[in-house]
Amino acid sequence: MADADHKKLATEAAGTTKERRITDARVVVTSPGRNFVTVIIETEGGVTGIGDATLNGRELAVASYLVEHVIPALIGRDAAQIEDIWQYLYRGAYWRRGPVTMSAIAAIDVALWDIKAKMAGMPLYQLLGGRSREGVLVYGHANGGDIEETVDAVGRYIDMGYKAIRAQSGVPGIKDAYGVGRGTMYYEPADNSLPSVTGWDTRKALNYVPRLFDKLRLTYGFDHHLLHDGHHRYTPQEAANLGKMLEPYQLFWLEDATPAENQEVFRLIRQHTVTPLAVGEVFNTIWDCKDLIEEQLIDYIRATLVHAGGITHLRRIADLASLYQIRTGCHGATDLSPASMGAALHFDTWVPNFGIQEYMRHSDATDEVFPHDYHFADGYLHCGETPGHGVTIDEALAKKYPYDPKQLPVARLADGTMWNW
Ligand code: EZ4
Ligand code: CO
Repeated sequence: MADADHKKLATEAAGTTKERRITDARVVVTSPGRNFVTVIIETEGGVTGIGDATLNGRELAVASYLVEHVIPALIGRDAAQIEDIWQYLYRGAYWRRGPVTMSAIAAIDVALWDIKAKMAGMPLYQLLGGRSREGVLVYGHANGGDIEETVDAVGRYIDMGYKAIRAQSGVPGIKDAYGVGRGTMYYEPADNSLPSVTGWDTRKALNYVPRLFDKLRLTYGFDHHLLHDGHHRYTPQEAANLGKMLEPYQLFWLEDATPAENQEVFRLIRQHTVTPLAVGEVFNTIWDCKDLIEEQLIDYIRATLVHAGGITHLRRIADLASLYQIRTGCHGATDLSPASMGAALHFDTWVPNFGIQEYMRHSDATDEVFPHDYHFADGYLHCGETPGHGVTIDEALAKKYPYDPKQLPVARLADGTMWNW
């Protein structure tokens, strides 16, 4: 067979190039309970894909980046050329990396993978390499105003079937400590059009957090995985101290124990504690994780599809991590839309070095705007078998929920000094 014939056959098998031409891409900003930015890409053949571009508290920056700088360059391209489009958007920007750019790239990337999987007639995990596990282990967020309330909240998660639970408690003397919700099931920190001011006091937290886990293990035993988020509040030395104090309680991980702009600081924590360490929800490229992974300073990498360049980039991070027995633990708070969660579950179903997936339930209004085929059962999330990533958007319904400016809080110490929220 002549080369030209081979080419023709290959093209027909994957849909003709004309059918794959990107004819339209648009951004939907909607607020069904909280704000989400969604990219919708359409092809000449009528196949549509969606991707999440939500960056909590900075939504319109990403929306504008997409509308002004990315979408005009997409129209007319071949939707099947995911890698080339990724490289075009990353290298082509000249100003590389950063959460705004990488969230915009991620949304395009996930929408294109959605399209490719739909065209192939396969659920996305099949394109990535197929199923590696039956379900995706998730952890839920239990929290309360004090130890007693948090212990009760963990009990409710156990009753719902969760095998892994993150526990955060209010701390006496700290104003609006991180992680404490207003209701029993939902926690949303972006609560005001200008950042709310919360407090922080490391001495008080170091005195309280180990007592929380002591009570949790006394009450429920050691069968469940327990997690805790330090949310960047501790210095490396304080984090090492906290890790040591938590050792008797056998945590699944201690997350974001200290800020990681300087990756080397994790060395000090690592030298002093065997409490497993997780970091990376604010990372946006493989360069943010490189030293942490290569020097085996962490156990779980929390980079997530939406903020770290989509499937094309996150699988590179996961592959690098796999060389060092570091596993994934993707961020999955409510500020990641169901489109992110759906795509993440396909990624998690495939990725060989999977660890755990964060899962905060969305409100009913959010679930209605983003119909999806994943479901929770017995502590695991399961992606569906619909071709693509299995999440769509009801654009008419989305219009009923206009953008609602909200930002994340800030944190200050007792004397007024700005701290890390
Ligand atoms: O504060 O996603 O582990 N989860 C977290 C989240 C983050 C929010 C910020 O938008 O730390 O709750
Ligand atoms: Co976190």
